[in-house]
Amino acid sequence: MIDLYYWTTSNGHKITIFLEETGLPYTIRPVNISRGDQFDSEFLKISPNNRIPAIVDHGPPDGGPPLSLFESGAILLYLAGKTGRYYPPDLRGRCEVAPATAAPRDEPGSTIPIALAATHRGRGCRSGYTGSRTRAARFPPGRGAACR
Ligand SMILES: N[C@@H](CCC(=O)N[C@@H](CS)C(=O)NCC(=O)O)C(=O)O
Repeated sequence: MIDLYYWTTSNGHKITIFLEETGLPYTIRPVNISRGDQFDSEFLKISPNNRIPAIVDHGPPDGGPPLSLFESGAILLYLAGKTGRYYPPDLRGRCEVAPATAAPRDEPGSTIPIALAATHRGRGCRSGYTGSRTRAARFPPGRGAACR
C-alpha cells in the first residue's frame, strides 16, 4: 500500500493520475499547504523540501523497509519502475519517448524523460501560483508556500 502525501494542486494530481491509471492501491494523506501542514516535523521527515507530493511505499519491490520519496518526477519514475508501465525498460525505447516528454514548460529545471509526461509535462504548479504567493506572508520568512 502506498501513502500519498497530497494536496489538490497540479503536482499532486500528477501522482493521483498515475496511481489511478495503473490501479495501484493508495491512501491519500492530506497535507493542507494553505494551512502550513507542509512544515509539520513528521511530514518533513518524508519530504524535507516541505512540498507535496511525497509518497511512502509500504510494499517496495525489493521487499525491504518502507520507502519514502519526494519530488513528483522522481515519484513518477519510481512508480513507472514499480509497475513497468509508461516508461520503456530499454535505452532505445527511452530515447524514443524522450523528445515528447521534455521538461514541463513551467518547470525549466526538470528533465524527467517519462512517457507519462502527459501528466508531468502538462501539469506544473502555476495554476496555484498566485494563491500560494498570496498566502506566503503567513509562513516563516523564506518559507512561503510556493510551487516549483
Ligand atoms: N518540484 C516539485 C514541486 C512541488 C511543489 O511545488 N509543491 C507545492 C504544491 S504544487 C508545495 O507543496 N508547496 C508548499 C510550499 O512551498 O510550502 C515537484 O515536482 O514535486
